[in-house]
Amino acid sequence: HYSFFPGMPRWPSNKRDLTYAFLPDNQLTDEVKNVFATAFDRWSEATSLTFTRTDFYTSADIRIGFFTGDHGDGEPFDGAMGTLAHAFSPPNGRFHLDGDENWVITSGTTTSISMSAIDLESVAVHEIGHLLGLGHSSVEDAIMYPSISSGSRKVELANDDIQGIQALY
Ligand code: TQI
Ligand code: ZN
Ligand code: ZN
Repeated sequence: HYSFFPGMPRWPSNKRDLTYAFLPDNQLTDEVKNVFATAFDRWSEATSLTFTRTDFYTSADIRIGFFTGDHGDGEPFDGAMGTLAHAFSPPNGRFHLDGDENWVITSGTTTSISMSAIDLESVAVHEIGHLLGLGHSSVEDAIMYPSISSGSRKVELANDDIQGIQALY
């Protein structure tokens, strides 16, 4: 079953169009940016929320960047494997990914990938759940389940994720 963060924080009801931006220094390819756009779409399909990309990093609601090791927020990354990414509850908007992971981009029909690789879209969909206010789920098929078998791809919201996000928005 889905869960929320303590106190059930969520984006305010007068704010249904959230903006997101990529850390300019990362110079991400369009292919990478499109993975995040697809991940946001999965959540907007289940809610009245929309997500719009902006170039204004500091004022965006959701700020996405790849960082390695200690990057100044008190939650250092740990090199390959271990922690892959972290995101915070509303209305924080901080979404950091560990630049030391072997990130891969997979396409729609892929079901398994190299054991040492981490599927970017799978992690993005999970972290966006946190950014919107979902905690972890006890349902193994759910995007918000707190583990993913290595070398796998899981990008489609389960009924449990949909019920959770619809209880918030
Ligand atoms: N990062 C953890 C996560 O996002 C960070 C975390 C631990 C956390 N406990 C939390 C965040 C409680 C919010 C609330 O869950 S992670 C997975 C999964 C991670 C893990 O790097 O371990 C995914 C990131 F589910 F596969 F284990 C993405 Cl998909
Ligand atoms: Zn961080
Ligand atoms: Zn999580």
